[in-house]
Amino acid sequence: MERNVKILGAPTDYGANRRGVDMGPSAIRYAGLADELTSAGVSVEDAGDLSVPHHATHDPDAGSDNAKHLHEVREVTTTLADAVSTALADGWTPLALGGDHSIAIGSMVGSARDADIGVVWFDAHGDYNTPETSPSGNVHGMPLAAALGVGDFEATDWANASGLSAENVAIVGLRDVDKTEAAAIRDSDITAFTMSDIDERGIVEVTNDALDVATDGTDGVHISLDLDWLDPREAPGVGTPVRGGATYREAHEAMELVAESGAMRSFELVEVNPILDQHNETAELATELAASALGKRIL
Ligand code: B3U
Ligand code: MN
Ligand code: MN
Repeated sequence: MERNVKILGAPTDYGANRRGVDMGPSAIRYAGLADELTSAGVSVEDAGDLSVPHHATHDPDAGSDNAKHLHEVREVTTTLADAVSTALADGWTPLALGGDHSIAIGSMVGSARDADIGVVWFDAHGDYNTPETSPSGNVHGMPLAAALGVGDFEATDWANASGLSAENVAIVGLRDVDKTEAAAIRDSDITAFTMSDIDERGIVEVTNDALDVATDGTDGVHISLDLDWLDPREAPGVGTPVRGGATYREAHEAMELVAESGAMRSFELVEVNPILDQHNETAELATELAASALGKRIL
């Protein structure tokens, strides 16, 4: 399938507990994203970075302990949602570069504006906390709950991806989930695959099941790739590494299955933190995985 990809940088760390992830878009571009995608046969336009409120002009204690910097998260995600939906309307596949995973609220809201979407969420974490359940108050642990309008987010219209329902959401690679968050995922209609599912059934079956969930009755799928889905040996440059993640080969295979499905509507690469990285290798891996997800072929 012919793809035109619009790169949208979202250099923000307001949803995260560590500084540095706001430099993710620069690191991923420096690692050669545009060239990598071009050589994969994709036509690329880089729209540059969205404007993000500057830390120095904001009170670090603003927001609440339950959901830190929620005003700034709202500002960034609203801007991103508009950019994503405009790109889609103009025939592009939007590729958002985080930034922390709170940007996914904007990607999903924008992608769902004119369509019913499903979501496949590759992540070590559930990202299904709400301000009531979050142990950290970091919004990057909440975007799925936000987009689905769960708990405190029920009345939060800017975060609500109205064309998305939990039946069409699949999480792949879970291995670090908070207690109340785990109970909430179990009680929801989300389909969740842990690392142990991948160990037992293999990445091919699990990814195909996840894609089936996300494509069932929808117009397209948002693919959200948190680099901490991978094992920290492959992807050390992330804010919250968790041992026991996907291998290099599993990650590429999963992304190739995404490409084969032809179902991708929108895409994001999040949580790359160049300050914690070794020689930008996590950003480089992100560019490679993006190429696989967008149809790079060996032969
Ligand atoms: N579940 C924890 C940790 C976490 C979630 N997402 C990331 N970390 N990156 C929380 O803070 O909600
Ligand atoms: Mn995440
Ligand atoms: Mn994560």
